[in-house]
Parts: sequence; C-alpha cells; structure tokens
Amino acid sequence: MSQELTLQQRLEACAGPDPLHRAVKDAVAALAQASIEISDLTSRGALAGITGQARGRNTDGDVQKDLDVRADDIIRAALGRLPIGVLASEEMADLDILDANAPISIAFDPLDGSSNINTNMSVGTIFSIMPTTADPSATFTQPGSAQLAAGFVVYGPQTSLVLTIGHGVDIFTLDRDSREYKLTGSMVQIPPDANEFAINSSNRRHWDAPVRSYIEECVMGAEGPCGKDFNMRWIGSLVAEAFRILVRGGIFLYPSDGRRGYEEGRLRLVYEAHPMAFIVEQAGGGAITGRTRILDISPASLHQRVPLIMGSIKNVQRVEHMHSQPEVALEANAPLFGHRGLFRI
Ligand code: AFP
Repeated sequence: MSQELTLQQRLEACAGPDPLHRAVKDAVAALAQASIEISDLTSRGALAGITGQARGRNTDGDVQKDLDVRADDIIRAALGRLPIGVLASEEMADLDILDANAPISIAFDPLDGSSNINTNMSVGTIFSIMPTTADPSATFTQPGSAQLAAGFVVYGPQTSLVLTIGHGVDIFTLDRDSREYKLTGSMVQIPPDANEFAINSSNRRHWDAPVRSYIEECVMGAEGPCGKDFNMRWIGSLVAEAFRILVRGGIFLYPSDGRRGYEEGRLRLVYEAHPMAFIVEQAGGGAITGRTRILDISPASLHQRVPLIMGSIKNVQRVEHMHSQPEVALEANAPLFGHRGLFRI
C-alpha cells in the first residue's frame, strides 16, 4: 500500500483556517478532479472521439481542436460548483465575471499543446489563480507576482500535476487505481546550470541578435565560450518542456521573432507565461522576456502574447546579459560563428 501523501492531504495541511487559502485549496482540488477526467480522454484518444480535428478557431485565431473545447467544458463544470470571481480561458474571447464577491479568480489554458493530440505527444492544462480585484474586470491586469497559486498538468506517460501556492513547488502523480494524485516530488529545485536548450530552431532567421547569439554559443559547445556541449529538445508542448526542466534543468525559449503575429512571441501572458514563471521561480529558476521579469508584467489585454525564456537560473541570466549588452550579441553573430556554428548565415 503506497504511503505517499495525497494532493487532498497536502492541500488541507497547507490551507489552515484562512478563508482565502481555503478558497485556493478548493479551486486546486476542483481543477485536479477535472484534470483526471481530461486525462481519461487523452489516454483513450480516437477511442473517445479525440482525433485532433479542428473545430474552428478561437478568438486569437488559433485552430481549436475537439479536445480543446471538451477540456474547457470539463474545467468549467468542475469550477461551476465553487464561488469564483472571474474565469478566463484561452478558448473564450472575454472574461466570465461570475461572482464579484468571490475571493479568487482563475485563468487557464484547458489544453496546451493540442496540435500534438493526434500524434500521441504529451499535452497539458495550465492554470493561474489570482485574487479577485475590487473591480473584477481588472483581475487579470495584475502583475504575475500577485498570483496566489499556479499549476499545470502533463497528460503524458504519467499524468502529473505540478503546483505552487507560493511556498515551493510540489509534483503529484496520478494513481490510476485510486484515482488520486500522490506526492512524488516535494520542494522541487531546478538545477541552476544546465546544458540543454529547447527552442524551435526552424525560426532562427527570424530571431533577434541576442537569442541567435545565445543559441550559437550553445551550438558551439565545448569549442565555444560556454566550454561545454549542449543537447537540444523541442517537443512543441510547453507543459512537457517545463516538466523536463523542473526534473533535470535546462532552458526553454519562445522569443519574439520577425514573423507577422510573432512580434511578441507565441505564448500568452495571463494563462501560460505568468503561471509557468511563478512555478519556475518558486523552483529556483528564472523567467524573463529577454529583458523583463515575467512576473513583473501587468497584462494590457487578456490574450496578450509575451516572449518567454525560462529555466535554469544561470542559463537565463546569460540570455538576459546578452540582451543587456548588445555588443556581446553582435560579436557572437560575427561571420566566424556563422561558418562554425550549426547555422550557416
Ligand atoms: P498548441 O496548443 O497550438 O499546440 O501550441 C502549443 C504551444 O503554445 C506551446 O505549448 C509550445 O511550446 C509551442 O506552442 C510550440 O510552438 P511551435 O509549434 O511554433 O513550435
């Protein structure tokens, strides 16, 4: 009989008598329950009618897959039984202002990585819990540092829930027999210096100089200024990249680039970058746009995009240095690197 602490037990122990903390506890428990239902669907794929078929486009123009919509419905149903101030979802154009007197509000990406669904790759759910503001419509204009909790679920070989309520990061793994999440990683820390980077290298010609020079350095490996070889990963699923970084370190980059519509990158601030940044910082890592700390940013709009560079603190600091010292970036982009690096200029 396994003795691991369950998510419910952990939440009860952390919540105490404080009404705000108990509201957070109830919301996380409801999101966890919804994620078990979504996990069931993703694990059955086509047998559950999940084919990755496009069902139209969401407000931001992203292709909406069948599971995006079903996951959004499941999460809304699970939260519907709770007092929630404002709900915000990647799949909905505007905020849902539900109960202005409720202490907490939730923003979520019901299914991140949905372009992977029919290729059997890991996908996930991301959520951010904020205090509801006096004017509820302003709740998700608060900086990321105002978050009360953040988490994500990876529907992969294991279904794992990663959670912070501001006192470190815990990882819970779904026990399919008892249908409970059990604590499998407590106070997780990201290794401060790593040799693995994740970026979609097909966009190299669109990157700004600092990102190009950082990746060039990584590709130069032991022959370059880093003095060590790097490995590369790109799964195309933020939750999978984030989980790997929590477990073994590394750096993830989805920078701004020159493509139309990608001037601020691809990822959304409110329900992707803010929660990921809270988790990564709580695990000792860093999360920046290149020049700005993600948690310091106050959104101007609900579906605002933001460049996201996060992971092992020393690697993130190197990228930040390159953004603050343009001459460093320009030098690293000199022809010498171009002829010796992976990418020919
Ligand atoms: P989808 O949800 O449309 O699959 O997008 C996933 C994502 O937002 C993020 O999870 C990935 O890291 C990133 O997009 C992959 O983007 P590219 O397809 O441009 O590499």
